[in-house]
Amino acid sequence: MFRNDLNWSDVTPKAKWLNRRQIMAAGAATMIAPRALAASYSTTEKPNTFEEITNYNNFYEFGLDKSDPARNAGQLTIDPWSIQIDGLVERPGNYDLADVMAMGPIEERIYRFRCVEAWSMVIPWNGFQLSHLLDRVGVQPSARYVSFETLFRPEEMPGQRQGFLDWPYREGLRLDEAMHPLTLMATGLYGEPMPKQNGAPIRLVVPWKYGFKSIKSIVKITLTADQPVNTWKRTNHREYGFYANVNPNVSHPRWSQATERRIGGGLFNSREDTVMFNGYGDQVASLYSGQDLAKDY
Ligand SMILES: Nc1nc2c(c(=O)[nH]1)N[C@H]1C(S)=C(S)[C@@H](COP(=O)(O)O)O[C@H]1N2
Ligand SMILES: [Mo]
Repeated sequence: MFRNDLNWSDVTPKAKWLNRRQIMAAGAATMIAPRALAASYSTTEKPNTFEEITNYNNFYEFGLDKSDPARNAGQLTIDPWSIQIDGLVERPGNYDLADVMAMGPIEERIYRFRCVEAWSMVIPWNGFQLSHLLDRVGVQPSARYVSFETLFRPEEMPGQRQGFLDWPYREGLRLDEAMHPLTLMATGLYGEPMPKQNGAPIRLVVPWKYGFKSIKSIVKITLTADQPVNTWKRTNHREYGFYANVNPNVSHPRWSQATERRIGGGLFNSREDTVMFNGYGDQVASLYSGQDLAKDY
C-alpha cells in the first residue's frame, strides 16, 4: 500500500530525474503520487526552523559543543563522494553518490527527532528509503544486520584528531529495522542539499530511535550475519545499547528519559512527555514483540 510500483528511475532518464528531484526538494513538485505516499509517514507537528536544525548539532567529528559543527563543518569536502557497499550483498561495490541517490525516489519526510540527551526537534528531511538501496544491491539470505561507517578524514574533521571517540563513527541496525519504510537515507532538509553539520552529503535517519543511531556522512555500508558494534555502545555499553529505541520507561543511568525539551519550544523551555518509540509505535512496535526492551536497550 505504501509502495509505488514504478520507481522513477525506471521510467525517467536519469538526468531529467535528478532535475525533478531538485524540483521536488524545492517543494514545487507537481508529481502527486510520491508526496501523497510520503504524507502518511510525516508528522503534522510544526518543524523546527532551518536555523535551529543547523545550529544545534551533535557531530563529534567537528567538536563537542552544539555550536561546533556549524562552525567547523564548512571545511569538509563532499565532492567526490562514494559509498562502499559490501559484506553479504549480491552486488558489492564502490558506488558514486549520484548512483546511490538514484536507488530510490526522494521524498519529503517530516520526522520527530529525539536525542538521547533528552532534547528533541521536528525535521523536514529529504531522502529515500534505505530499503530501496538494499533491494538494489541485493541482500543475501544469511544477512541479518546492516552496519554503517562515517568518513574518517582527520585533516578535515578536527574531532578525529582527538581521541574522545573510537573513529570512525559506526552504527548498525537489524535487517528488519533497516528495511522498515520509516528508515531513511537522508540527502537534504528543507529542500536544500544536506547541510554539512547535519551529515552531508548523505546520512541515516531512524526516527523511533535515539539520535545517535542516525549516523552522518556515510562512506560504508556492510551487510553482516552478526550484530555490529556501534560507537556509543563500544564507548559505554552500560549507558548506550545497540537498539536505542526511544523509551520513556528506561532511564539512562545518569538521567531520566521520561521527558524531553523541544529545541526552540516555548519561552520557559517547558518539558514534554517522551512517547514510546518517539511516537512511531503503531508502525514499529511489532518489530520488537517478545523482546524485553529494558534488557535490549
Ligand atoms: N558521524 C556522526 N554521526 C552522528 C553523530 C556524530 O557525532 N558523528 N551524532 C549523533 C547524535 S548523538 C545525534 S543526536 C544526531 C544529531 O543530528 P543533527 O545534528 O542533524 O540533529 O546525529 C548523530 N549522528
Ligand atoms: Mo544524540
